[in-house]
Amino acid sequence: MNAYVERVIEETKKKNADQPEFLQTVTEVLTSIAPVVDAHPEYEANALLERIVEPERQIMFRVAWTDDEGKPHVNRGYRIQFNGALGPYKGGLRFHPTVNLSILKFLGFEQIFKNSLTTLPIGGAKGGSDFDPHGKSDAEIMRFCQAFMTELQRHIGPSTDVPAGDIGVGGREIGYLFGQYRRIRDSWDNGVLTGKPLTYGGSLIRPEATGYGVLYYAQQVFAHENDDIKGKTFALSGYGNVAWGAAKKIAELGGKVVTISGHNGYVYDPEGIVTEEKINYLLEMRASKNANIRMYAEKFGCEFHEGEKPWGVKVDVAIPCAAQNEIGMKEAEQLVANGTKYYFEGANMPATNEAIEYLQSHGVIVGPAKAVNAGGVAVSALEMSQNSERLSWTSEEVDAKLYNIMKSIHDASAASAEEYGLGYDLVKGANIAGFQKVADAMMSQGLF
Ligand code: 2IT
Repeated sequence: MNAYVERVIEETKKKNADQPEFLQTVTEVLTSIAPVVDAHPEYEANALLERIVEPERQIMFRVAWTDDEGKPHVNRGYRIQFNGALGPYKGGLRFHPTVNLSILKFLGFEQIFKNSLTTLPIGGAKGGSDFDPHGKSDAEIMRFCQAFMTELQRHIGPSTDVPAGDIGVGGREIGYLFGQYRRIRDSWDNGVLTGKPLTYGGSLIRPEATGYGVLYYAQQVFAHENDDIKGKTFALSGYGNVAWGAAKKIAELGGKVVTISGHNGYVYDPEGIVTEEKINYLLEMRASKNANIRMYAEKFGCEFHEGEKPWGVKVDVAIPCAAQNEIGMKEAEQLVANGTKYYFEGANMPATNEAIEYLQSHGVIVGPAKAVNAGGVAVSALEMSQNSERLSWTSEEVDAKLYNIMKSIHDASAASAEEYGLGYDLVKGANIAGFQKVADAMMSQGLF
């Protein structure tokens, strides 16, 4: 491998020894762009890789709030402004007890290249808190969001940094966050957050965008393979925003989702999550205070597999839509043994690097997260455009743009892989295409 790439990976490991998830993505991305670095000796001369693995700015802050009994709690808040070469920092906020610096740096690093792939002018960022929304009342969520924004507001703005949702942050939380931002800043800057409700500048199709985008990307892969989504079976994990949007589009395209999952197990529904009632129930579960995937199995009378993941179920297509690293070697081996031919990442970094290599070397077509799930942030950027011009577009208009963006992400990834003699490797292709644009922008903006 390229000696410069190897050196920067080693240095990054030394500097961030306590950040395994961040090191996982840095290793994966830098390894796959080695051929580009080979072709551009000026990158090393300008310390480009050393700069790209170091966030431009990382903010950590105290969030103090009171629960319904008046008891105070303290959480840690974060915003990682990773790379602003292509546009204002852009990326979601995650509220989940597992949030720490390593998780947010991995998400922020991935976001740089994902956002680059969308073709839209957005830099890479991520933020959030180790706050656990599970079991909290609506009033507690509101007070937490207000406390979080009281500090965050000084670091963001429509042309500076534009947060959105991620795990644990949906339309309700964005509303409370925006309310506090507006109260403090006293100006109508609704482009400061995306994923807003429709009444004050949210975009049609933004809730569906990540899941729809997964399928628009998958359609390009199926076309490449002279195959069709119609009649295929799908295993999904998760039951949140991404799984919901994907299930909706899969049903529309004539496929059948047979699994969804939560932290405590998975549901197997051989009839398929194909009716409106079932798909809407995912939204209902998510909105309930003590959401639990078992509710689905009880309501629709199907199997609940406690403590298990869905990857042992025989399907044509696997789409993880939950959190990071749920697929290791064991799960990759199960997918291959079951003859699963397609694997698309709805979640961010749902598999280990070894699992991805295993899937690819056993003939599974892998669509990587930063390409496959880019539809969410892409429509966020379209929401920013609408907010800037103070207009809103029809759902047909947004949906058509989303489709074209997903097609261009697939095509650019395939073209980059082809250019470097890598065949139809959509993983390396996405890394190369995403990286190349950021690298060009950073080189032309001088050393900083
Ligand atoms: O992982 C992601 O791309 C997101 N959570 C969406 C970010 C955004 O700014 O819409």
